[in-house]
Amino acid sequence: AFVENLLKHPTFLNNEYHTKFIDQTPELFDFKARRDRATKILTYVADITVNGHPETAGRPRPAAEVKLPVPPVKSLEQMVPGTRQILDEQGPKAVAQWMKDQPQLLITDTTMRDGHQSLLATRMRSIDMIAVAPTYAAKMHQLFSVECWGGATFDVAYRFLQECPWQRLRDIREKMPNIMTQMLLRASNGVGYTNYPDNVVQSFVAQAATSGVDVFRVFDSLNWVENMRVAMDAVIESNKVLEASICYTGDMLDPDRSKYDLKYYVAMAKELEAAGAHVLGLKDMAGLLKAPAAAQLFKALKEEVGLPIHFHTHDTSGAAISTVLAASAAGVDCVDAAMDSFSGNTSQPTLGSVVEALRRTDRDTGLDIAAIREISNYWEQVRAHYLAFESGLQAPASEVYLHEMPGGQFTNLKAQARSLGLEDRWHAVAQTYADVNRMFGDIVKVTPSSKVVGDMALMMVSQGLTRDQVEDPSVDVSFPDSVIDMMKGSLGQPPGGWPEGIQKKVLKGEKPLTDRPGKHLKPVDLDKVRAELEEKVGFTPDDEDLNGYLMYPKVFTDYAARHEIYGPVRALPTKTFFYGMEPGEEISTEIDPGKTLEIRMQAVSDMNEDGEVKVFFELNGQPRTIRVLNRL
Ligand code: BTN
Ligand code: 3PY
Ligand code: ZN
Repeated sequence: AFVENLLKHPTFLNNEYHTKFIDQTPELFDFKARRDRATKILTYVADITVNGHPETAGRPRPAAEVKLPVPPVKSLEQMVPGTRQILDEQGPKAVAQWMKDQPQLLITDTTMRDGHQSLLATRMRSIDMIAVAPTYAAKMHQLFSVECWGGATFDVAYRFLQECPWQRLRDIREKMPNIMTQMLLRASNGVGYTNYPDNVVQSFVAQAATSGVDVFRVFDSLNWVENMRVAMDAVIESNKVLEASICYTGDMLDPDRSKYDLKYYVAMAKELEAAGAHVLGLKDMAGLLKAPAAAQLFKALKEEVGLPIHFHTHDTSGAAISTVLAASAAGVDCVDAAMDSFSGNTSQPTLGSVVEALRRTDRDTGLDIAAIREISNYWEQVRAHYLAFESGLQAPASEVYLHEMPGGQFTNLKAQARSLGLEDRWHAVAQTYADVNRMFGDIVKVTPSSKVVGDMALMMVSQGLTRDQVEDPSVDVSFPDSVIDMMKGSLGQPPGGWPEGIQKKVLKGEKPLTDRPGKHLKPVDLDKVRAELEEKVGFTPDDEDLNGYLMYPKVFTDYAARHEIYGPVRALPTKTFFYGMEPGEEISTEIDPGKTLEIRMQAVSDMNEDGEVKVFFELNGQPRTIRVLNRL
């Protein structure tokens, strides 16, 4: 059968087994096994128990005493209606009107998306989110929304967590039926790193709406409204809430950086309003907006634009709460915050502290601080399981005003720098990131433009190149592909266009695009792609699979190949998923509603001369033995 073939394949035996192998070895699929899902899950647990999980190898390990996190509410008995009911019964315009009519400051909880994206490299698993969703429904029904989808969570789910992002969305939606779900959408970049054909973006938005997204925060990584229209129109078409967003960058009060001044933001807000936005988002992805500027900015936006305003920021500087309070005083309608134990530093400001700060004022949020503490305690238990993914960032820092890195990129870039041996050059990387930004004409830096700036900065630091040298036409520089692509216009146009000198040097005479990249991308033949996908994976893909594949072809087929071997590992407790089991340990895992496997691991044998190990289990009381190759 498939797995036997896999286990005996020479590449596998050579310790070179990785996902590429499955990918490049189609003959494995000729023997497709119809093994039951319990056996697949046991195979996974046995493999991780013997070989460890590649993602946690060499990383700090959670304390032995970390316990299965227990949510305060197990299942929802009665439900107080919330924002979801307003949307379902009255539509997105009524939601917008309701936001403006409310005196309290509305709150979006970002823990399930930006919180763990910014603190734990996006590694939080669905099971830990779904377990607490009924508690949100029961105790946090005053929330505007729960951000739980999009951004980097989409590909990380398939790529690193071996689970389906769509199923996460459906499950959260089902278990939290009274609060709107919210996603982050990179406009024409979808949830990827490059522009997709228009019909791919449209198909993705329609599927996200069907699978359970209520609020779409749409932004463009260069603040180019022209490049946001396809995604925005698709959201309007789906009858969900369109939160069209301005990315905040630079320093609005700095006269030397007049490119992004108050006039610029007001003009963009008006463009988004004219384009049909229901809500205006102000996305401060790096946490650069300071309180005095926020007071001016939100006052002007409230005066000049008729839309309710939703403010998103990061606490990288440690000063985010001051900005939130200034925004609140200036009349902002809604702000993002993360549950206390997932807040601060590169994540969002602290939800409980925002609630407390506004208590007994005219903007009192009405949220229950005891419920917030309970939920935060749950998240604290969850977080302990992900110690391997903590960044080690010790303190907030005003250095963010120098480099302007988005909260979601900061720890990632630091890890990349470490892997290039530049760990002790971090402050040089930060300075160079700032230099690259100026060299590129002072641009918005947010996924994917932030990644391009990061790639360039790492290249310069590792090769010891300065900005002057890079700009000098007589110095030969080999630019990263992402830089060449961006200068070609593949991500769109920044305000004022690209600086001519550097663009010329990067493109070596090639002519760049100056209009919308999507205009040049042929529509994808969805039926043809569906057939091609079916051919590759050997099962009939559903619409969610198809849309996953359209965003990330290889990531999706790798996921599908592993799914064939390991089954629904999403149901395993997080500790088991990353660390396997100890002899004598028992877990239960619900692979379908009502279908629970009781797994007890008895013992692990010594290795035989073929390098194989036997792992002895009891599955629902019946003995089962799984053989795995010791690959260590
Ligand atoms: C990946 O890193 O490729 C995704 C995580 C799942 C990988 C599984 S874990 C057991 C087996 N051993 C590996 O090295 N990869 C797979
Ligand atoms: C993302 O696009 O993933 C972001 O979080 C941008 O801030
Ligand atoms: Zn963010």
